[in-house]
This record gives sequence, structure tokens and C-alpha cells, in this order.
Amino acid sequence: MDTEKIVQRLGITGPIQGVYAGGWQDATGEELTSVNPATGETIATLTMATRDQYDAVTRDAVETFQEWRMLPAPKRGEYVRLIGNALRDVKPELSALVTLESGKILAEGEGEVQEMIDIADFAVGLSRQLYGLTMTSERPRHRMYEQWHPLGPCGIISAFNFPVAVWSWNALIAAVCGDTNIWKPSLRTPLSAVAVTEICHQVMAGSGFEGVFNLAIGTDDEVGSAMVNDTRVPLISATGSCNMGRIVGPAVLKRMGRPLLELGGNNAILVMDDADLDLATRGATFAAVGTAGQRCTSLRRLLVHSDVIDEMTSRLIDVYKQVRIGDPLERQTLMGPLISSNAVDQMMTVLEIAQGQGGEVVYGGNRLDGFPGHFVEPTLVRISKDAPIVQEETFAPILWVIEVDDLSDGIAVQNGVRQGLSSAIFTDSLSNAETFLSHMGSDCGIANVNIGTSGAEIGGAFGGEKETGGGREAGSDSWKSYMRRQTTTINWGGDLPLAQGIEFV
Ligand code: UN1
Repeated sequence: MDTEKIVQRLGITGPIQGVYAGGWQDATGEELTSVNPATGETIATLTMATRDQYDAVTRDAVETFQEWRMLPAPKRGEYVRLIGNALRDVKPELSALVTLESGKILAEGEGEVQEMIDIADFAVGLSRQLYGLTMTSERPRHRMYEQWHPLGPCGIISAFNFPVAVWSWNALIAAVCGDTNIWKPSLRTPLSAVAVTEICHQVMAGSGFEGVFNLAIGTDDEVGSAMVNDTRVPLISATGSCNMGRIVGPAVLKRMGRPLLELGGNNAILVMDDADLDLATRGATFAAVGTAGQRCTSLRRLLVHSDVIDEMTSRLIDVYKQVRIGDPLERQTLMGPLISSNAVDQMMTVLEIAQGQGGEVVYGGNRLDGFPGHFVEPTLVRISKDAPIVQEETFAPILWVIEVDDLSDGIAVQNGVRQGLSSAIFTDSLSNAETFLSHMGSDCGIANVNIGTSGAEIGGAFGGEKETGGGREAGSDSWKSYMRRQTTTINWGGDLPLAQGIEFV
């Protein structure tokens, strides 16, 4: 499929605008070029939003909210169902665009669009299940219950590595909850955001609810800071680095808004001496090499029991040798490029630091200069658990292979980082597995057994603890973040008994 066809099929024609406020607007901000990280070639150029245009987008989102919230939730779900169907129709093209812009391999681009379809289905079901609890009142002839109301326009800041799926976790659930959305996507993957907004536009056109899914592509100065500080936007859901979260979180809290943060991880797999090493090798390879190590759930640290570390390392080296690197659009490719030349430089710097701290590169470690894009080798480094560099998240396919003594040492090392997103243990022992999952075990938001750290299903709540930011998105009861809870007590008797037995005239 060539780029021209993909873009046409997705309805991205004519001058591309980075502003959607209930309809496409003529953007007047700076020009932005979308570049294919596998080739360095320009895919397209578009115009970004100015601060004033962000303001107009938000005005529209506020206005549409007044009407959208009045539509019964199952009817809102009906629109989301149509969006899910529209995504099914263009899955090949949207997946290819995600691959072109982000560099992830096609199978993962398809997985990402499938993740949107899955969340659409989930949100449709949810639209009939926004349940509140009923409590028993301590007072006679009183009824107590809680209900969930829409919150308002939600600001969504998304990252390049999941250019569309993470938006859908937020926007499609927020939509059935009765909220409208303002999307500020990564400036590295703007076309994917334009394509998804156009899909929503086509579904919503003529409904009167065109302003549910809005877009403001812009710089942090023009759009980001305006949105984060905007009291009209009660929720800011931000995906990105811990450093970004450290700016966004406090700014939103300062105005008593609600931050929903999905930040960095430093994910580990603990491989015990009783693990199925074949399974562990496969699980670790997908988690570390998938998306070229650029998922927030990517495996960074492989903590291996001392009895099996040599065997595990040599198995990994054998598999790493077979990883086909190249054009992410080619079906046989397993690893595409990094997102930018900066990312490559950063990986090389981190490897140098690691070597200075006693790390030994046992596989890879090089940039691949023969390619036009930003390609590197997937890399394995044997390193001590005490090396300071393993504390940092590097968005690259570097896997630190670290020796641990036993289960409790492994758990201590797994937990001994500032981030707390995803974790896993490979073991055939029920006791090891349950210990890892117990309150004495992993401190992460995600803890798996005999599965890698990445590739979570949408049905569970997604997010992590500590510097990962504490937010939960996607499945389970994450929808509650997009609504406000109201506790209601109704007195249907003729007296006015007070709670806690207080007597007052
Ligand atoms: C992310 O990297 O920001 O669990 C999200 C996973 C994907 C989502 C990753 N379902 O790897």
C-alpha cells in the first residue's frame, strides 16, 4: 500500500489542518512535518493550532458538552459503536499510517487499531453499566445512593508510541460517560490523529454532536500549557515521560483539576530457577524488542536467578540474532526504527554510561548506519543490580540482564526503582507466583505470571504506581475517572433524624 493511497482512503486530502472544533478549521499556527522514522522522508505537512484556536476548540467542547451530557448514555454508546465499526472498515489503512508515522511494525500497528476497536466495544457495553452503589441508611425512611455524572471536556495528551490507541482508551470511554474531548497528540504522529479525528467526524457529521471529539495539534507553548491550566477542562489525561508528568500533574492540581497520569515504567521480568526458559525467552524478547523497546510497558530489566542466568542469556542471544530489523511495513520485519536520531543518540549515551558502570554488552549495542532511518540493534547488557543506570527508563531496545539470588532478592530489585508500571514473574511454582502477586510482591500496577510486561488487554485497568503517576485507564472501573460521583440521601419520612444520632432542637 503506498502512502498516497493510505492517506486518501483515510480522507486526509487537501491542506491538512491540525484543528478540529466541531468541524475542521483553518489552522494558522506553525507548520509541522510528519516524518517517517524508517526513511527520514516527509509523509505530509500540516498547520498547527495557535493558542486562540485552542481556545475556540475548548469553547466548542464546552458547548457540545451541554447537549451531549443530556443524551442517554446508551445513545452515546451507539455513536461509539459506529466509530468502532468505522475503525474496522479502515483498519488496514489506519494501521499502515500508524506504522508509517511511529515506525512500529505492521503487526503492532494492526494491534494498536484492534485495541481501539476493542475499547470501542467495551465502551458500548459500559454505556449501559455506569453503575452507582446503593447504601443502607442509618436513618429510618431514608435512602442513600451514589450516582455518576459527566465531568466535562477532557483534555487528552498522547504520546508517539501509541498514537491512536491511548487516545481511544480515554476518548471513547469519556464519550459514553457524557464528556467531550480535546486531543493534543504527539507532534511526531500528527497524521494518525488527523485520520482518527476524520473518522469521528464522518460518524458524527450531521448529528449535532460533532464537537465531542476535538483536536488541537500544537506546541506545548500554544496548546499544551493552555489546556493544562484551563479551568474549563476538568480532567487532563496525560501519557508520556515522568518529567512531563512532573510538569502537568502539579499544574492541573494547582487549579484543583483532575490529572490522570500514565508515565514512565522501568518494567522487569523475574525469571526463577524453576521457570520454563523457552517461554521466558519468548516472553522477554517480545516485551524488550517489540515496538523497538518504545512502549511504556517495554521490558527494561530481566532479573534472573543466578542458577539459570547463563543459560537464559545464551538463549536470548540466539533469539536476538534472528530478529529481523528493517522496514516496519514489511511483514517479515520484527523490529523497526527508533522514533528519531535523538533517540538513537540517547541509546548510545546510555550504553556508554552502562559500560562505565561495569555493564557488558553481550549482544548488539550499535546503531545501524546502513539504513536511512533511525535503526539500532536490539541490545543485551549484563550488568549489576547496583548500577545506577538501571534506575532510568530509556526508550530503546536495551535489556539489562541482572543476576538475583532468590525470590526475595528478585522482588526487592524489581521494586527498587522509582517507577511502578508493569512487572512479571516466570516460574512454575505456585508459591513463587503467589508471593510475587501478594502484598509482599510486586509494587506495580500490572503484575503478570508467565507473560511478559507489555501487551496488556484493554479489559483490565491500565496504569502504574509511584513515578508512573497512579492513573488507571482503559478497562475495569477506570471509567470512574471520567465522571463525578454524587452521593445522594433522600428523606421520604416526615421527621428529620440526624446522622450520628445528633439531637438538635
Ligand atoms: C503505552 O506504551 O503507552 O500493554 C501503552 C501494552 C499496550 C499499551 C501500551 N496495550 O503494551
